[in-house]
Amino acid sequence: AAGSHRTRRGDRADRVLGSEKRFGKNNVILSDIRKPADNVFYSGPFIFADILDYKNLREIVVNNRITWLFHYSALLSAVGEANVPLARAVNITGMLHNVLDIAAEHNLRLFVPSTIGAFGPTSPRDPTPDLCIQRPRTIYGVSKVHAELMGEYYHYRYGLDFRCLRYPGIISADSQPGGGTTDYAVQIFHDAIKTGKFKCYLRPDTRLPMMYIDDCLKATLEIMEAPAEALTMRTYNISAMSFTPEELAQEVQKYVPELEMSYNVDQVRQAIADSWPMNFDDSNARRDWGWKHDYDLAELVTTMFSYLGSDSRIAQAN
Ligand code: VAH
Repeated sequence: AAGSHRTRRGDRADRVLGSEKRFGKNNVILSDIRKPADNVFYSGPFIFADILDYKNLREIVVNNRITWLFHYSALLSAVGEANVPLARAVNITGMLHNVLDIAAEHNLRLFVPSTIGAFGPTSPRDPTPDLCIQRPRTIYGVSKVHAELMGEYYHYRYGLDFRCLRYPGIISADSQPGGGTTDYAVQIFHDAIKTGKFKCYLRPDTRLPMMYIDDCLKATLEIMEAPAEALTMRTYNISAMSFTPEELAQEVQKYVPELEMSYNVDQVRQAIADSWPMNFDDSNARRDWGWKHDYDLAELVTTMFSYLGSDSRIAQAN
């Protein structure tokens, strides 16, 4: 169901569904192992698909004459550390023995998201370039480096049209936090509105690259539509902003002045965050296929409250 809210850049549903308008409503198929949440901005076909079921995936690709595949199945950083066997099965076996093989077999254009989590404590952190040492300390990060390397191997060995973006922490108003380390930056909005109080599991000075969902969707469609000859790489960093919980809280308090921030550091997620980039160097993406972000921290917070918050808070801020 298309959203009923409007943001400064027009209705998100138009932009997200724009891909359906661009490619044809029945040519964009959403698939998952569970039905989409009611507020997902999508009204096209939906198919059950299990990343661990090779036969199921291959049938979907053949029966629907799929040409592009966007592969988003994965356990994120913190939830992956709590269930390493499942993270290994979904993020590695599912990706390699199913998605990559099917994409190569059926000549699909394949998009796989990687992440700031594909770097580790021995990577340069400020900024982190596209090409540098990658020794992540989470199963999530290891699985994403595996996806990057295997996708590029299939590209150079078999000609697979593999394309990959390393996402920062992605923030949106219409999805709940998904077990990541950056999810505090989503939860703060919901708690600020509901209770006026937010307890943050990271230290106030923890700087991480972040991005609003519309920029993420824009970058994903742009790299998938970029002419192959423009791509000097197959895996790119993309960036929009980097902020700390303290900086985010100050921006949120322009809309919810009564917000009370407290800090109860979760050592597991703090250790993950401390091993990740603080700032991303995305100059290759900006050079090769014209990447540029639209949303900075102020725009992000305004837009989130335009979806979530009461107008009265917006009035207070302006
Ligand atoms: C996580 N939000 O925190 C995800 C993301 C950039 C991090 O991959 O695990």
